[in-house]
Amino acid sequence: MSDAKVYKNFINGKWVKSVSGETFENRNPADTSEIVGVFQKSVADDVNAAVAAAAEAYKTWRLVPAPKRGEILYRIANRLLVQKEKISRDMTREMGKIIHETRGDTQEAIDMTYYMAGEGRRLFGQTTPSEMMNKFNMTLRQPLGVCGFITPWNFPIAIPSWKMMPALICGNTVVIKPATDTPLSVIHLAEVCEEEGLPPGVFNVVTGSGSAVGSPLINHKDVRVISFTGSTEVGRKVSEGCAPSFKHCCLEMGGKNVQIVMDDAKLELAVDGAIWGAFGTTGQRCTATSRVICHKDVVDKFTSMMIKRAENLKVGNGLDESVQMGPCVNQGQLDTVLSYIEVGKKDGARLVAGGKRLTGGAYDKGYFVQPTIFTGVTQQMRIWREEIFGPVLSVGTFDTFEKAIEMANDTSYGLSAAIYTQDVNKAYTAMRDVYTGIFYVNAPTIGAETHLPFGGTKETGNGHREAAMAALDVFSEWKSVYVDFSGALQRAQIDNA
Ligand code: UN1
Repeated sequence: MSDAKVYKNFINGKWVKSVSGETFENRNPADTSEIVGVFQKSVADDVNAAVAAAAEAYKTWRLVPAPKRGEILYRIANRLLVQKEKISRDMTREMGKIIHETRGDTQEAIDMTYYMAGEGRRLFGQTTPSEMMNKFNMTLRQPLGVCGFITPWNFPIAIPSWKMMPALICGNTVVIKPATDTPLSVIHLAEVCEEEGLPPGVFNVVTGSGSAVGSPLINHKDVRVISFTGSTEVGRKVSEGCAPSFKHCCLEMGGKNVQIVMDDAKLELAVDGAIWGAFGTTGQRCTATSRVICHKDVVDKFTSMMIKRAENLKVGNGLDESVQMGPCVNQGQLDTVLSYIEVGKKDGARLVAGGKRLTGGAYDKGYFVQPTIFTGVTQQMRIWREEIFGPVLSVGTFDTFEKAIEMANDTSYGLSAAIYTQDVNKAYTAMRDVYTGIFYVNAPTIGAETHLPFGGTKETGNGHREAAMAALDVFSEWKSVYVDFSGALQRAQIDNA
């Protein structure tokens, strides 16, 4: 038995144990001898209790004026700001990314919370003329009820807040199942909500596995919205689970994001972008740069600059401020990365940097792998086509701009893409023709801001967007309202024709 802290579920404003009586422990991926915490191994009955609490809380929360809901969100954002360092340090311990980036993750939650607090004074609908005299037409956003969230480990507090804050401002209530690798960040979020007086039942946390907690949440008849971020494979199952009861279903899934480097690109800048895009967060962002396509005239120079930079990245425990890349999140992710490196070699790509698990000293205690670059990657290779979710960059080449666009679009995903060029015509053409949800000019594929829509095309998403005002469309439904003040029956134009 360890003496690590035991965390409970948060249901109806109370911290409670799972009815299963069982727990699971989480270890620090940079030092697996450290237990970060012990969490509830929840089951369907815990989900049922949380959904019942959320359904009950919905009856009153939906009637709280949206500006008042916004005031609570505003206080939550303030408190997150005060707690930022503590939350970020715990996040580095639970999932490994460097402290600089976990501060960014927490900041993203803060930004989203302030932003949605402000939405409480907007939530705009439309007023529009009627076909008739003495009749008034308008649209209102109405909430749906209980929302179920299944969130990933790579942005342990940012992504939950992307889902939670727009849901709450619209008047919904929430049950969240955080990733099993990162429940602590969401528990910190719940602590902040509790401290700032979010009414009991409005936000509930149930920890545990996808099958034991996620599935009952998806299948629950009283849940009206499911928002999921994770792999395309699981997203497909989530979508199928939502279909029979016609739940709103918002999916953010895989990516195989591309950076195009033209022959006129500022190479230093393109290298900066690719290093940050590919190896930031150990390559474990949905938006990570996993493909670079480089004009054949500059590929040798670009590659040699990339190799030097990748080999000099300091890999280690993310709590050390000087470390630039942390470990993979768990053994499974490390195994996936190492197996894709073997696949790349076997398929004939040239391994030019990294390629090995890091061992010796403190490395032996964690899931560390070298920043890895393959060149000569062709469109048939698996490392070109499949999402790896680790620090492995595939570099391919092209000779014409048209070919670059064709290669950029040659993927089943469509989250983020970037072009580095000084040619404004090419930049705009690529912006139009690369079919993704996010596009950057002279900036890396990562770094989305909270007040712009976030999401992707093809197998990355199912047409919804998170963040920005677009998120409100997931968490509200339009009601069209007609007010006739003529005192007589007026028929609509079609009934008078
Ligand atoms: C993700 O990888 O799932 O754009 C989210 C970015 C971050 C969010 C990434 N703001 O890289």
